Amino acid sequence: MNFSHICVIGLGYIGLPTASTFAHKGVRVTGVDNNPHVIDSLRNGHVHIYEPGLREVVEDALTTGQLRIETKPVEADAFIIAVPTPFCGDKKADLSFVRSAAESIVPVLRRGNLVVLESTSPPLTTKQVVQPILETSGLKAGKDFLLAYSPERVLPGQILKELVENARVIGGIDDASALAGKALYSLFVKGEIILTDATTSEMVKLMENTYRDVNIAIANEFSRLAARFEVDVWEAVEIANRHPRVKILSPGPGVGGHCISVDPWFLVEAAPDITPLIHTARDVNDHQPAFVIESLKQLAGDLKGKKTAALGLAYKPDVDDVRESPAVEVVHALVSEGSQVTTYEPFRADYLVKGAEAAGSFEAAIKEADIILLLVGHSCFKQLDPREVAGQTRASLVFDTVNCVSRDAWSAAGFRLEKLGDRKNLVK
Ligand code: SAJ
Repeated sequence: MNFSHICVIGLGYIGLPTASTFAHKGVRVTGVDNNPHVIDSLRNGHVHIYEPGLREVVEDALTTGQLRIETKPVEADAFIIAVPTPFCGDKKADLSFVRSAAESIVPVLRRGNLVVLESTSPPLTTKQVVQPILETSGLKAGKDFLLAYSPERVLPGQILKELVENARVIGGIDDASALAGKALYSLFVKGEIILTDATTSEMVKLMENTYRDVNIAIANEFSRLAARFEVDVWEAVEIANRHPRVKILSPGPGVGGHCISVDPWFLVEAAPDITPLIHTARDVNDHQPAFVIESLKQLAGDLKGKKTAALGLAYKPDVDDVRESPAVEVVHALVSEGSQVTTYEPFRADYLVKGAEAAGSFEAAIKEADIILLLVGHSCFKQLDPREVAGQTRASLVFDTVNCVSRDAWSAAGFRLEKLGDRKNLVK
C-alpha cells in the first residue's frame, strides 16, 4: 500500500509526536484537532505540550509544510485516531471523543483507505463502536476499507524515542487490515511489528498498564507495612530486588497520569464480576495520597496552620502533565487539613490547585515554609544542594515521598529528613 498522505486526528501527547514523526519521514500529514487553542498554537508555530525534543520536530514539520493543521479530516490514504479516552466520575470509559473522531472521518472515507484507532479503549471498541460508525459511509470494513487497532505504548518523557524503537502491536479486523497497518507503521518503526486481531491488541494495551498498576500497588502496600514494622521500604525493596526473579517497583504518593490510573478501570467496567484484583489495586493506589498525609501527621503533628511547601505537582518526574496526579491529591488533602500550602511545579509554575498558592519559583515556595514536602522526583529537585537550601528557608522538616534526595546530605545540612515508608531511620 502506498501512504503518501495521512490524516492524524487528535494532536495531543500521542497524535502530535506521531504526526510529526510521519512528516519527518517524508509523508504528507494533515493533523486535525477540534480544540481552537491547539489549532491556534500550532498554526503560529507553538507547541502546546512539553515533551523532550518535540518542539524541534514539530517546528521542522510545520516549516517544511509536511505537516498541516486543520480542524476537520480531509481525504487521505490513511487515518489515525489518537484522541483521549477519559473516564467519567463513575469510572466508566468516555468514548465520546473516539465516536466523534470516527464520525468526522465518514464524509472523507474512500475505498481502499486504512483507518487505525490508537486511543486506549475497552475491549471490542474497534469492532463494535468504530466499525459501525465508519460503515455509515456506505462502505464496508474489510471489503471497501481496512480497519485496525494499534495502541500507543510510549512512555511520556521518552515519546519520540519509544515511538520509533518500541515493538508495535497491530490488530486488524482481518489479515489484510493488519498487513496494511504494518506497511503504514514500517515507515518509521524500527522495533518489531507484531500482527494480531483487533480485540487482542486492545487487551494487550490494557493488560500492560494494569500489570504495572498492580505491581505499583504492591510496592505501595509494602511502604505501609514497612512503616508499621519500622522498616525502611527503600532498603527492603533494594535487597529483595537482588533476587533474580523479583523486581518490585517503587512506592510513592500514588499512581497518576492519563494511562495507568485510568486503563485498569476499562477492564473492571467491561467485566466487574471477574476483576477483583485489578479493582483492589486501583483502590490501593488511589489511597496512597491519604497514606502520605497520615505519615506526615505522625511526623509533624496537626497540620492546621502549618505552612507546607509542596514541591512537584506533575504525575511523575520531568513531565509537565498533571492529569490524575497524586501530588495534586496530596495538596487537596493538605488544604483540607488546614495547612497553608504553597506549591511549586517547575514545569507548570502557574498551575493552581484550589486552596493553595502557586509560587513562581523554588525559593519563593520554601522561604516561609515549616515543612518541605517532596512529591515528585524531578531532576531539578534531585540536584538541589541542601546547604544552599538551608540558607533559603526556615523549614527544618523535609518529607521525601519519592526517595529522591540523600538522607545523609540533607541531615548534614541541618534538616530533619524523613522518607515515606521508612520508620527505621526516623529521627527521634
Ligand atoms: N510510578 C510509581 N512507581 C513506579 C513507577 C511508576 O509510583 O515504580 C507512578 C508514577 O510516578 C506515575 C504512574 O506510576 O504516577 C505512572 O507512571 P509510569 O512511568 O509507570 O507510566 P506512564 O503512565 O507515564 O506510561 C505508561 C507506560 N506503560 C507501561 O509502562 C506498561 C507507557 O509505556 C504507556 O504507553 C503509557 O502508560 C500509556 O500511554 O498508556
